[in-house]
Amino acid sequence: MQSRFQGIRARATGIAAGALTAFWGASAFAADLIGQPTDGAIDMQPGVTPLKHDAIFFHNAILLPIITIITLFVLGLLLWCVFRFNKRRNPVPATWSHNTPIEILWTVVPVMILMVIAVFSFRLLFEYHDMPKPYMTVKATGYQWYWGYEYPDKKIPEFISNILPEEKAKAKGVPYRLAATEPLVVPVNQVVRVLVTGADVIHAFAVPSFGIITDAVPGRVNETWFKVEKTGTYYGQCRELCGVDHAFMPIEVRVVTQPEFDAWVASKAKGAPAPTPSANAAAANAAGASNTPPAAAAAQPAGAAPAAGANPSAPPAASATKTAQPAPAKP
Ligand SMILES: [Cu+2]
Repeated sequence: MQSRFQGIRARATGIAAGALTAFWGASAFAADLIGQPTDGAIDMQPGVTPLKHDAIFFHNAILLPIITIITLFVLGLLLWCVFRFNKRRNPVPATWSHNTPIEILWTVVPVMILMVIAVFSFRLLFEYHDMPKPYMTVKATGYQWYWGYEYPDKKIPEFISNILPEEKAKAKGVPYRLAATEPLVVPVNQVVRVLVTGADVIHAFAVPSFGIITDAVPGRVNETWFKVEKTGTYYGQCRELCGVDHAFMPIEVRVVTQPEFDAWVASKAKGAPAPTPSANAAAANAAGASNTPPAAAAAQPAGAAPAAGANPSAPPAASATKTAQPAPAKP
């Protein structure tokens, strides 16, 4: 009986070890795309900010081992009870109840596990909260269903960032539903403070590779920050169900070198069309979208969708809903 149980235990351990190896192998060796999801991949997107690195550490080095150990331990206990104390092997059950040492143990040990998690969890929370001195502030406003970006420090009024239509995204070789007509452009290795708010309903500003997600609530300004370590294009999406086109208001962040950023700011301030700030950033002007002049942006009623034609690839139901709404002038 004892040897049989050990055989089962050995097999269970083997299966668990195999599954874990497959899990880690797949995530370690798959060529993960940077700044966007990878088809067939598991685990989180690779991080490009200190916050995301620490969030990944918290998940992989603290939470995952604890969860794995607890799960295997409970599974072992269950199997032990099933095989050792079933009716056939244990026809006369014991009649005692209560075991004070064990009851103390199964109260104290979980408390200690939670305290270990809390130490690392609070450290991470404080890190999110303790923003270093920011280089600049960007205001991101969620609308139904697009984003508006404003750079108050740089005197750049709000411009509108719509989803890049499917055929244009395909033509440019950029991911549809992630690419935008106008990216949020920021300099590399600088602390960027993001003020997040909503104009109509609650949205959420989320960029997975930065490790940030912040609710965009009407009448309220939330704050988050990031400091990106390398140039490139990073994608995010609205992360709060905000209506029929929730899936069609992507966030595209273009991280460029400081000279490229300065040139972009200069061009924006003059009201000229945005130049492509970086060589790998072909999508910037792809949509042929021009900047929304401040007046037009201001005139656009909050809560109204952009012109119905702005989202030709939206599902028919979405288009039908849109046509029923007032279509403000599209710049
Ligand atoms: Cu949304």
